[in-house]
Amino acid sequence: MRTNPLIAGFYPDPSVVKVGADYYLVNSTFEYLPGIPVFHSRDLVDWKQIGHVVSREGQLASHSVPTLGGAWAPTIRHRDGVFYVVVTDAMGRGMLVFTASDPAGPWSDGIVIDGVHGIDPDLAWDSDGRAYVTYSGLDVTSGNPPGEHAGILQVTVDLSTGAVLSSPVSLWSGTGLKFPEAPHLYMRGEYWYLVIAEGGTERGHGISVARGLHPAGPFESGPGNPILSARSTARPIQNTGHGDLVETPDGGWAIVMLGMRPTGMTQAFSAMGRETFITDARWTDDGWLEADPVLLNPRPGEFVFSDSFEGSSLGLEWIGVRRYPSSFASSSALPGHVVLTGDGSTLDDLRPAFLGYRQQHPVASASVVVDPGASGVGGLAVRYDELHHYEVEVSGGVVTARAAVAGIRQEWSVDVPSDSPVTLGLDFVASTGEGFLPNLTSDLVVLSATTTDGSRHELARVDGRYLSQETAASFTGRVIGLYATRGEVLFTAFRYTGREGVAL
Ligand code: 6LW
Repeated sequence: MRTNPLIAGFYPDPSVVKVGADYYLVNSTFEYLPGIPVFHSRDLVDWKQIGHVVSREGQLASHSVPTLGGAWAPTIRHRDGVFYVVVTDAMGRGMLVFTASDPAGPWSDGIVIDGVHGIDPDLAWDSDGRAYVTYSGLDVTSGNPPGEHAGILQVTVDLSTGAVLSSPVSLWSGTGLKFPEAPHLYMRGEYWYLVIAEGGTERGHGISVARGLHPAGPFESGPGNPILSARSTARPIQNTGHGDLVETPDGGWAIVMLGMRPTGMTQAFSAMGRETFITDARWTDDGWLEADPVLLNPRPGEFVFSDSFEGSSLGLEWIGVRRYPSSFASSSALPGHVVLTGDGSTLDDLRPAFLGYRQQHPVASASVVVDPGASGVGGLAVRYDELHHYEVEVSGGVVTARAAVAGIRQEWSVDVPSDSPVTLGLDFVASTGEGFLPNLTSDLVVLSATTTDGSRHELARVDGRYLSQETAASFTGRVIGLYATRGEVLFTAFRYTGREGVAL
């Protein structure tokens, strides 16, 4: 059975390419920077991040995009020694092509595909080397509110200039479910296969397939559509869709896709947002694609990520919100520490000084030690977006826990010695039902502070459902992080532990 989740946590809209014996996978990152992580694997099971497509100013307009905007749904492909990523910088630069000779980077500045308004671009070449960009006709250009979906469209493009060489043609747009999107084109035998998502990225999500003799169609709908969907089931992995097909190391086929793990009796709340999953696929005797249901099969045991900030630069795991971590965080200033410099922005703002690490497990803990050697204000937070965050913060001799949800906030405080380190903690635990409707939430978030004499102050237990995909309704997932609002804050010994499986 395949390991699922394949890549846990906020890693939506996966796209994968096989180059020889190597696999490369990319995801959406929206307003977070660096953007579009690139993962490598040789077995399609274990993945290691090797870089980011977006690693410097100017590649995306992410410093100014609204929440929901930024890097949407990249496709990664390879041809003649060049790696390509096509993506929409939603409400930013528009549809872009990035190239690199090494998928670890550096990637190019990105060329705009001129005048094409759409999301989820795919890239495929015919035998004459003509490049087809197939996309979903939803205009998310800066300043335009998204309008009606215009279905699956296609243009031919000069990839060296971004010039569009043909008018958009309408391809097959699914079986009639909402939001036909995430198209990918593949040639196999005499046919071109068009695999799309339909039903919307929520519980109705699914994958459908059509085929034709030419990359521009006409396409004939497959007999078993949707070939994959968890809609109207109680499977632990829901929202499955937005898939990319890939050949497995043993010559079989698999689809890598996004899905969610909603918890609770009613499967209502998904703390980690949209994650990456995989399932086996196969070709039938009459040349149609079939896929297995997506089953939960987590990696066993406890996962640990710890960072004692000994290196001169931060690891690839760390991300910022609309800013690069290097603009406010330094791990070289003081050995064994990361120093965050606040600029007056708080977690309510669009560009906080927040050094983020994705929550990847439904049962998880995060902690960090704040040294008393600097006088700034900051702490440990979990955020979904600027309207949904819980944090525990040190300011002099006072620790404050805060829950901010949609403009409503509550705070709890405790005094601690101001001249010794404080360990701040966030624990994501199963709800016991105590004080809450039993089993209806996602989890409880416990905010704590522990002083050097070992006294642990539990400041608050907050309902986790308000930091979930369904409540926050932004496209990301929970991100845990260190932050500073004012002055310098010295952090050491960040530790994240998690267990797969369901919280309730
Ligand atoms: C993605 C699209 C989608 O581009 O959400 O609803 C967008 N579906 O496929 C962002 O992930």
